[in-house]
Amino acid sequence: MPLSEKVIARCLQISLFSEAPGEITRTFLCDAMHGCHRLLTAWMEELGMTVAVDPAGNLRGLYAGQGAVSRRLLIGSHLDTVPDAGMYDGVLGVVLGIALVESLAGQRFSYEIEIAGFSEEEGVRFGVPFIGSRALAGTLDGAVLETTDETAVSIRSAISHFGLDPSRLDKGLLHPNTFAYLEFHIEQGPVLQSANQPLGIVERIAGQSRLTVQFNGRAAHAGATPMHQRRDALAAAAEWIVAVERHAAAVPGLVATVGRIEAKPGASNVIPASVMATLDVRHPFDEPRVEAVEKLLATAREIARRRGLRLAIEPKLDQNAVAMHSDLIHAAERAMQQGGFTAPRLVSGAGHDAMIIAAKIPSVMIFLRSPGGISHHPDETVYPEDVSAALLAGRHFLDECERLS
Ligand code: HGY
Ligand code: MN
Ligand code: MN
Repeated sequence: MPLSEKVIARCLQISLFSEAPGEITRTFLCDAMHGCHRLLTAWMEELGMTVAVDPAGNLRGLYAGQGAVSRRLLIGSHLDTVPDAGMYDGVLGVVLGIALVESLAGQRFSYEIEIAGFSEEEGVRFGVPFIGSRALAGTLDGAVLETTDETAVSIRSAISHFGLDPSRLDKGLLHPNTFAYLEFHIEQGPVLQSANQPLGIVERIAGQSRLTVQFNGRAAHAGATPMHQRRDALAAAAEWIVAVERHAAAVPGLVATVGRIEAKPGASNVIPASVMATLDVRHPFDEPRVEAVEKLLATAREIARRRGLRLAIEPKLDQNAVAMHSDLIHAAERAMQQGGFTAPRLVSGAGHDAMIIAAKIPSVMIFLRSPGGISHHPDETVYPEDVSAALLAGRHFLDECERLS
């Protein structure tokens, strides 16, 4: 079986580890992650790699260099998913890294190669993204460990429940010899597909702000309460959601999404007392994003005031846009050209662990085309020939790293 098809088959095998039958849902340190770790560990140990799970739940495999080496290349991505996900977002970057090592057939470099499967990038279970890569980068604020999920389990307890020790997070830091980070990932959008390109190089990753906005009104009888006497939290949220969409559509490069709402008490004959709405705002540059968040929150306040409601706003994430490292962009460009591919550059609208790791070491991402631009959806897929292209470009990138100082 060609290695590219083996990569695709392995992503399918990993997709079976899910916390929800019939779909792919694998959140931070859920029980299904154990099986995912076991399979990836077996594949890496077959290649003579040493493998361990670090205190933040990141899977870490090491492929030795030629003799005693003083440099390390990190290749990785995340193993958690959004609910009802596709089978490539995150996992492909880890499985491709392992396949790249396999393609070496024992060849060694003057540096060692670490493959990382991050435990939490999406931020689904706790509303806090990048837990794994921030723990590895040493930028995870300890207070975050007390954040709880819908079942009142804290991140700290989830780590312990998984069989890990949250007091040892500092033992899983990035190895000081690590000189560069490469992340393979599906583009998750339409750019490469429209350009009919198999691969692309990410030059910057859009910044993102995530918040929750709570509209607090008053429950009342749906039949007996005149329209002008209502404090309807869901009608207020609906007015705001349309305003969010309208504002984002009017600002070039801006995207804003209300991905989830929870209306309480949730009965058809009760005027909604409160609505929690999530807000996700992104832009390739920070100023327009920050301005948009301020504008959208001012609109929420105006709607709440006019309707006699109270507002509660909870910031969840403020991640600035991150530029990838120019030396690695050029190395990836040369690698793709040596593989016979053009090397279009693009901005990533999606967030990635690379934006966290880039704060510590030079980082770059290589995108694979997303057929139909589909992602965060079960129909997410890749073309086998694009996986072959990524493996070939990856091999040349490893050679380029021999020449990087
Ligand atoms: O939301 C994102 O950008 C990524 O899929 N975590
Ligand atoms: Mn994702
Ligand atoms: Mn991802």
